[in-house]
Amino acid sequence: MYAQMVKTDSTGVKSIDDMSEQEAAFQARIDRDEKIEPKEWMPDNYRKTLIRQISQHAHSEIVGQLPEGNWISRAPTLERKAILLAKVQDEAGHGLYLYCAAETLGISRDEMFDQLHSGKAKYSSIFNYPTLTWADIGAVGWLVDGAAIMNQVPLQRTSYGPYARAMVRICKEESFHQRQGFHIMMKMAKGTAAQKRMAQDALNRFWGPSLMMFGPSDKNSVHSAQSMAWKIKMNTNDELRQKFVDQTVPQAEYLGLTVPDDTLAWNEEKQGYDFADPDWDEFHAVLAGNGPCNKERLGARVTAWEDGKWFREGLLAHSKKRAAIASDAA
Ligand code: FAQ
Repeated sequence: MYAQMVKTDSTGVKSIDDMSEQEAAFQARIDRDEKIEPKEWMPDNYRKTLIRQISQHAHSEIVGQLPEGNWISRAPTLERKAILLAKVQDEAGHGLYLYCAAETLGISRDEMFDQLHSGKAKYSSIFNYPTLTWADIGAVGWLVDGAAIMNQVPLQRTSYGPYARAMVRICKEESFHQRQGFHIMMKMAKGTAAQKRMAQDALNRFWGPSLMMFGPSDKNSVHSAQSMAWKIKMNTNDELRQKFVDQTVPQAEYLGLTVPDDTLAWNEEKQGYDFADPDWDEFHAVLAGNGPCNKERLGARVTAWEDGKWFREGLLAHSKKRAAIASDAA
């Protein structure tokens, strides 16, 4: 009965007494864990919040192809190249499922791309960092996909049906991605001294940005309270960040690598690690478009869109021709 717990207005979440009859009935469905489907009534802000989150998630998947795509032609073996190619292709698939899920809420794919290309829509901050060495591909799989799974497994139970269902397949694939990243890290960390140094360097650079993937701390999160009341989000940003650290630190120990945080310590009482906040100034700078690769990433997406214009036009002309032939034949 989450709705009855949210009477305080400090979070900006409407109390059950302030809801219209329709809103209260909707909240009751959410509280009963019923799935909301595309053509059913939903509050306008529920729709808007979902469009924002799902489209940002979709944009993250396709922008997220770029740092790894950088290494397809430079993978150290044919096998690694084939695996990386398949992973990067999977990310395009994830983008497609998510764009389709967002479209069911009444926004077109063109509008979403327009929001991405104009800088209005966000995508995950993590993809604005460069992949400088092959070990970075290991770190991306291990840490970035690891963080993504931590966030996305609970989203399989999110209240909006198409989003929850898209998440099921995505999570299965992300779990494979995480393992391939960990496998690369294992090879590097157990390899030559130079390879181990590369693995440590990748961990040093990707640790903080991976923690940022979960969003600002709960006290600074604008949307968490309402999104959780609507079960668009199932956990707070800090809860997931903590779970990620607790899961990842023993993995780093297994690899023989050091998490770049002097304050890291097991806290017996909370049965979890104490750890340092990532650099929030850096996070805000990246969100404002000033990360190391923001311009390059957005530039690559805009160029891809412009270069694909002739193909989209060709497809449209072809479908019009087919429709005309079909109507002549009828
Ligand atoms: N980057 O109030 P909150 C992947 C924004 S996984 C950029 O806490 P919310 C897999 C936030 O949008 C990565 N922006 O927001 C892969 C809001 O701004 P707005 C994608 C961020 O929505 C692996 C503002 O800050 N996963 O791609 C970030 O409740 C390898 C205030 O924050 C998802 O999107 C950030 N890190 O919580 C692909 C998962 N954090 O919109 C390729 C679904 C926060 O008001 C290769 N999304 N902001 O202008 C979510 O769970 C949530 O949207 C959060 C943020 C947790 C990201």
